Amino acid sequence: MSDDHAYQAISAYNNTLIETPNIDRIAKEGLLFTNASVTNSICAPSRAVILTGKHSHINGKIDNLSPFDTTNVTFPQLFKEAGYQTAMFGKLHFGNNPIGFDEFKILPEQGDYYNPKFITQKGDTIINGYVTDIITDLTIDWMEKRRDTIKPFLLMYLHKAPHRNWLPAERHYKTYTTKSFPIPTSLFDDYKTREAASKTAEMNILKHMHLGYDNKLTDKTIDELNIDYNGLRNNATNRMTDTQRHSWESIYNPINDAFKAEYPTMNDSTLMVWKYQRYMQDYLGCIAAVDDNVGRLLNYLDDKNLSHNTVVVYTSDQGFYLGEHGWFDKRFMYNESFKTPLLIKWPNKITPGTTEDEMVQNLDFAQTFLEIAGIEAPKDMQGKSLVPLLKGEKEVWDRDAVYYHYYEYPAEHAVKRHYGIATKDYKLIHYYYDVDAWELYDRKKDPNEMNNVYNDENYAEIATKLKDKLNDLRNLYKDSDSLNNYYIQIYKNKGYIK
Ligand code: SGN
Ligand code: CA
Repeated sequence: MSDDHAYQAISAYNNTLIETPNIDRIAKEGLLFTNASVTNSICAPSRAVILTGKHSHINGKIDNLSPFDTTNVTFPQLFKEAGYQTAMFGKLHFGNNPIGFDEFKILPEQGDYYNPKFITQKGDTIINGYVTDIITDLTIDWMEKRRDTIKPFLLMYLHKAPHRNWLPAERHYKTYTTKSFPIPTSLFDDYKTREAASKTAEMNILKHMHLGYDNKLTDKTIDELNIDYNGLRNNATNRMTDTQRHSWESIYNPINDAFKAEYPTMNDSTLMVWKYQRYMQDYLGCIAAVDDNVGRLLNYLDDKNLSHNTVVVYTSDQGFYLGEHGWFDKRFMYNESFKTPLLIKWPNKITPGTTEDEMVQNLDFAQTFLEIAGIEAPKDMQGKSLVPLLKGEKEVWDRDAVYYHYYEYPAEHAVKRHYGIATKDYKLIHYYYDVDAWELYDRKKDPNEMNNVYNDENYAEIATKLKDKLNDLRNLYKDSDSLNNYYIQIYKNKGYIK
């Protein structure tokens, strides 16, 4: 699993941005889900949904801010009880240590790209090098040296990359900083048909992406564009050794010099395009290292003769905006952050090269993994095992809608609280807390979700039906307005809001 890896940046889904041959291999030898989504598009909540098989309002991890409630039952604990060896390496972001693992080495909170600190069962340690390579080294080291080869294993291999602020590995600086990428059709979206939430969100590349922190500018003369960030946040190089910094500067300084020369003549539109290109160069550069390392791990499984009876899953904690709607970041129920990559290989069970367009969610992972391993899933898990879809037994799959609920507001990026329902044809979203506003999208006619048709009378009947269906789902999953108020009250108690 990676962090913030948009499906648009995996060549099995879209080959206009980057080639990811190693990640693609999982789909080539297995199955590619084209309609996989998360129930709450943000890091720790998504991980909590994955581990518990329960929606955020039930497992309690609604946002990145509060620690995970470790009284929840998680699928790795059940694997361990069933005799599996369990290990976790990389990013967890729970505010506490994972339970149910024989071994873990995790990044504290978001973790760092260069020379990162790790929390281990023997205390904290700093490991020199590049985070994506290190997480793979730790993983292979456990597989090689401490795994009992007689027992089955469950391994969680969790990258930090390509999370903000997108620092690639040295070997990818040159290739990626010289590439330029197609401009998304909605880069200059004016959010005209949308409700307030899109207009007030703070994740626009032109307005909210920081030239210093995000685009790695170091020139003091344009510091007014980087208010707060240069001082408050780590800049790209401040964890690097001298050698690492020299190598970084040899590539990034000339880019910055060229930008400084051009900056006085730039307008909003040329600056937007420049920032978008620089964003893509660094973001995709990070993914290049994820792909290299996924290849290393797949090769390791091959070399050790483990591939034939190992299920391999690749996913992300959520999707991400790569300039669509002018944005970076995630959180919204719109496609690019609602959807998440999902590729699964299960030799002799999945027909290689299968594509599946049924609506599946991260909520389903726990029950899927438990069924694959022949372990009984607790009755109160809320997903559905994907095993029938994996085996091509589609007749038994009967889901026609999925539920979504995002909470972290007021907070960074200012995306308002909302919940909604998606069917293959439509998406209905309700923003609440400091607004009461609805949006409706016709997914077939308007796949880029540019036209909110909630107030179009031609859609009145559809909106009514979808509202009923949304209520059904909220009842099914035991979500309610009183739970919304309960979670708002927690923000009040903590002093996040008045
Ligand atoms: C950090 C980032 C945000 C990002 C959140 C959540 N800011 O706070 O841009 O939305 O993480 O990301 S930064 O200045 O610290 O880079 S998540 O993947 O952990 O949910
Ligand atoms: Ca994330």
